[in-house]
Amino acid sequence: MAQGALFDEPAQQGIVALGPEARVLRGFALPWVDRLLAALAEVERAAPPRHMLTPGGLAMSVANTNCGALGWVSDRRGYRYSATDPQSGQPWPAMPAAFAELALAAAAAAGFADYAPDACLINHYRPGTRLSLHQDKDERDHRAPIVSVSLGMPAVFLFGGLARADKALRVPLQHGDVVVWGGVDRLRFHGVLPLKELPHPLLGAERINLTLRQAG
Ligand SMILES: O=C(O)CCC(=O)C(=O)O
Ligand SMILES: [Mn+2]
Repeated sequence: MAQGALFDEPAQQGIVALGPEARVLRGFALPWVDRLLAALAEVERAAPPRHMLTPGGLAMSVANTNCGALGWVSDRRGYRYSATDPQSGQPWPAMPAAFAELALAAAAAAGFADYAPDACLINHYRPGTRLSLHQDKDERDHRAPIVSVSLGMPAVFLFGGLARADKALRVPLQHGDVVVWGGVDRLRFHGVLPLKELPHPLLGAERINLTLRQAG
C-alpha cells in the first residue's frame, strides 16, 4: 500500500492512513522492543498466556493474557473486563512503564492526545492462528483509541468498515509496526488472517500482539 494513498493528506514518512482517525505507524515500536520483551516475560511469569473459552465453549486459537488495571476475559458467560485474573484470583500484573510510554507516544503520533490506557490484552499467535472479524466494543468509551503493537512473525491485518459485510483493507504488519484507531474509526471491524509460517529471527514461529485500550 502506498503511503498516504488512501486519504487526501500529505504523506508522512512511515505513517499510513487507514481512515480519518486510523493510522499504521511503520516500525514505531522498534526502539522499545528490548524493554517490551523484558517486561512481557515478567508479566507472563505472573499471568501465563492461556486459551480462553468463547461463550460457545470452544477454546480460542489465540492464547491470551493481560496486564494493567483491567484485563479482557472470555468464558461461557461472555466477554468482559475483570480486575483479576480468573486463573489465579490475583489482580493482573501492573502495566509496565515501557508499554504505557509506547502507547502514549503512538497515540500522540496518530493524533490522539490525553490517552490513558488501563488495559493491555496480550495475544500469542502460532502459524495457522487467525482472529475473525470483530469490533472492540467491551470498553466504556467507544472513541478512545486502540493501540495495537505487532511483534515477531508478520501477519495480514484486516481493517473493515462499521458493518461486518463491508470490504476490508488487507494491511501487512511486520515486527515493530503499530496500528492506532479511534474516534470515527474506533468501531470498525478488524481481524487477522491465518498466519503463515514465516519464523522471525527474534521470536521464532510466533507473533505477539499487544492491544492497549482505555477500558474502564
Ligand atoms: O492481533 C492483532 O493484530 C489484533 C488483535 C485484536 O484485534 C484484538 O485482540 O482485539
Ligand atoms: Mn480487536
